[in-house]
Amino acid sequence: MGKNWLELLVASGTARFAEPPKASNPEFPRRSLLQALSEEGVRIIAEVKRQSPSAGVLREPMDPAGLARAYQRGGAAAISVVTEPRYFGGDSRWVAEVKQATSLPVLQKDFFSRPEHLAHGLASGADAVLLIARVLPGSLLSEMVACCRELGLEPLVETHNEEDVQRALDAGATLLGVNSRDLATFTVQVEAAAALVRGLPSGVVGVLESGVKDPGQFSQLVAQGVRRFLIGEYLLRQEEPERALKG
Ligand code: IGP
Repeated sequence: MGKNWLELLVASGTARFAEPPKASNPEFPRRSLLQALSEEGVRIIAEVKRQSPSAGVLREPMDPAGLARAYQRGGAAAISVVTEPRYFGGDSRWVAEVKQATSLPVLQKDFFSRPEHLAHGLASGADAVLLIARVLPGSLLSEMVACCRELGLEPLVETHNEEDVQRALDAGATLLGVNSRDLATFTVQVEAAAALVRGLPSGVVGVLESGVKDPGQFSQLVAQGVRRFLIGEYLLRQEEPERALKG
C-alpha cells in the first residue's frame, strides 16, 4: 500500500467533505482538551475506533456511548473518536453520541485536509480535531491551525518525526501528538516517539500516540517521563476497558 494508501485516505476525505455539512448536531458546550491534558498526573485520551487498516476489526459490536462511559469511569481525561468510515469503519455521528454520554472533551479523528473541511468537525460537535502534519504540506498546516482557532476547535497536530515536529511548532501548535506508528508503512517505533515527546519545548502539551500494547510497557514509558498518551487498540481489545484503564 505504501504512501499511496495515505493519499487514498486523504482523497476519500476530500470527497466526503467537498460539500458543506447538511445538518449540525445540537450545540454542545465546549470542553477543553488542552485543559483536560494540562491537569497533573498521567493523562490518557482513550479511543473509540471500530477497526484500522493495520489491525482489522477491533471491537464488534461497537457501542461508542457505552465504551466512552466505561472510559470515563476508568479515569480517561478525554475521548478520541475515529470517524473515518471507509478504512476505520467510523461514523461522524459518534462524536455527538460520546459527548452526550460523557462529560469529557472529544477529539474527532478524521482526514481533514482543507480549511473548508473543518466545518464538518464543528457540525459533528467535536471539541478538538486532528491535523496530520504529514498530509498538510507547506503553509496549509498553519492555515488549518488558524482556521481551527477561528472556529473554536482545538487543533491537535499529529507528527511522526523531527521534521514534522518542527513544522508543527512553526505552525503554532500548542497541543502536539507524536504518533509512534508511521501512517504510510504501519511501522511502530514507540521509543523514538517517546524521545520526541520528551524533547518538546515547555509550554507545548505533548501526547504519545499509538503503539501502547501492555501495562508493563506503559509503566516503563511513565517512568521515562511520558505523561500523556493516546491509546486505542489495547483498550478496544479489553473485555473490561474500565478496569484496564484503572490498572
Ligand atoms: C491509537 P493505537 O495503536 O493505540 O490503536 O493508536 C491512535 O493513536 C491511532 O488510532 C491513530 C489514528 C491516527 C487513527 C493515530 N493517528 C490518524 C486514525 C487517523
